[in-house]
Amino acid sequence: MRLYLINPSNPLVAITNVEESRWNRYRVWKPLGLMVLAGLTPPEWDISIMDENLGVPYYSAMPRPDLVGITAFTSQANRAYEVAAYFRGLGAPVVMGGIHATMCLEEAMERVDAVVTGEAESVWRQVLEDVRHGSLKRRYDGGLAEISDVPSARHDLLATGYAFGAIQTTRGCPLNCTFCSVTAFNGARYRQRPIPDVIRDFQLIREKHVLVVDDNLIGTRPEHITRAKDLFRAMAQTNLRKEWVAQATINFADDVELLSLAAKAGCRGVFIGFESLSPEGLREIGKKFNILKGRDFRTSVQRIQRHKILVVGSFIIGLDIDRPGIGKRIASVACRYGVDNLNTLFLTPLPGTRLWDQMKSEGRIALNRFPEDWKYYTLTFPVARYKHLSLAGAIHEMIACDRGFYSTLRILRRVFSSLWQRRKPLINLVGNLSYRRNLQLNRKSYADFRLYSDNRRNPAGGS
Ligand code: B12
Ligand code: SF4
Repeated sequence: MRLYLINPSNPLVAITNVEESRWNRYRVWKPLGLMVLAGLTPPEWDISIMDENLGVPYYSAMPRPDLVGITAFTSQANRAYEVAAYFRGLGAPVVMGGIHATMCLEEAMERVDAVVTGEAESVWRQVLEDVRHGSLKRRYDGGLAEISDVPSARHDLLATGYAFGAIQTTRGCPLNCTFCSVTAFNGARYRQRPIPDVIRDFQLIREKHVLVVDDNLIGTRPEHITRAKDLFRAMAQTNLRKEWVAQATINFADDVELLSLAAKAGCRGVFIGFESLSPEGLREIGKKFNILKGRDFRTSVQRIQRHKILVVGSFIIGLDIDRPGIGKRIASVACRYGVDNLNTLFLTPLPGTRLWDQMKSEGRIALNRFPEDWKYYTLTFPVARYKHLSLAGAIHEMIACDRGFYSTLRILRRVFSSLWQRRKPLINLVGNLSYRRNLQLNRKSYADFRLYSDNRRNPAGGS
């Protein structure tokens, strides 16, 4: 039995445009969900994982599969449906799963043969059995998996073409920020994989560099932190020889022992969501957690960097409290915090989130012809109506933010400061240049987006 597992491309996401900037090679990440699905698949299935972000395969030259499984983030949905239509045209059944199909179940069901909602561990074998017996159902609901049932991913099936391997050590997030899909999809109960499972998975990864995909690597409660420390100790003891990057909340900086263990275990970079400059903004998006304990973010960032861990700070533009000038302010505050890279995104109502419900009820979802418009739900385009920023204003703020943070002078300052602190200045320089190069690519995308958006808002083409 032949199984194709496909990660659809998203041509609008700059990170996939490797030809346009070769640094982007370091930003094409493995579709771990498909590798986990392969790990759940019995040996009688011959599995090929195809990641269109590495180049679209010549499907017509390939043998007809017995089953096609497609994953998709929201921004990939359109391409997912195109791929589904092609294989259904050949008579091969198509199953779709992952975050978008779960959040937009009806839309997906109209375009594929079956949809798996939620995490797939408890239902995937049943799907395969049903395909074998020609009795595929329209819907399977996996809900939340038992964390010890998560198998090792099939790292052998996607062994080349990427700079980083991928692994997951926890699922879920206790915080439930209004704009984030994670709690809606993976639940608020923070589930940590058994440490031996994580170590075994790490040992199967061939790449030296690894992305730990957890949304919140360390968690928030004392028992989460204790388990994180145990994991880092076990990783250091096993001498994995891996260098990894991860996402964490700012409390990562609160515990020096945790930082030291993470560094010993191979942590080299951390992505932290600061989101807003003000307590009102954080309250608005449900991330009060950041302001608890009255942390000084500059001190927090420095404490992390002292362990030779790079910090990428993330902020959002488009909150109700954001007014003209927000872009420049974010750039200078991020410089003051001392983050190594800045990643600023537009507030985006993703389906299934609390923000989606709120903006929909207020009629503020500007790009709302679906599925076509999903391609702009990359968080890099202003798809909603913001309280104090027009469409052009929001784009202007984003450009001002990026220009401010990635000015030549500020890049040089950051590189010299990392040289001074003996914190890998070359990586710092490469990271900064890679972001800066993408800003140039983004300008062109913004122009295309404005045209598209104007036509949408004003379909007759009149004034
Ligand atoms: C790693 C990651 C990335 C990587 C991508 C790696 C990749 N190629 O998959 C990078 C950094 C590139 C990235 C980029 C983006 N990401 Co991202 N990302 C994640 C993250 C943190 C982990 C994904 C992961 O590997 N999970 C682990 C695997 C095991 O879980 P899984 O994929 O969900 O798979 C399970 C089930 O869903 C199911 N399943 C999945 N696919 C299928 C298919 C079939 C057939 C079946 C049966 C089952 C099934 O089975 C699996 C096992 O249970 C998630 C958060 C999350 N918790 O998922 C956000 C997340 C998916 N990303 C998100 C977003 C918004 C983006 C961006 C748009 C934002 C941006 N500008 O950076 C871009 C868009 C990229 C694109 N191509 O369009 C949102 C998506 C929301 C949505 N509705 O689409 C998430 C949920 C985060 C959030 N805060 O809301 N991301
Ligand atoms: S802390 Fe991060 S992962 Fe958790 S709900 Fe907020 S944005 Fe999502």
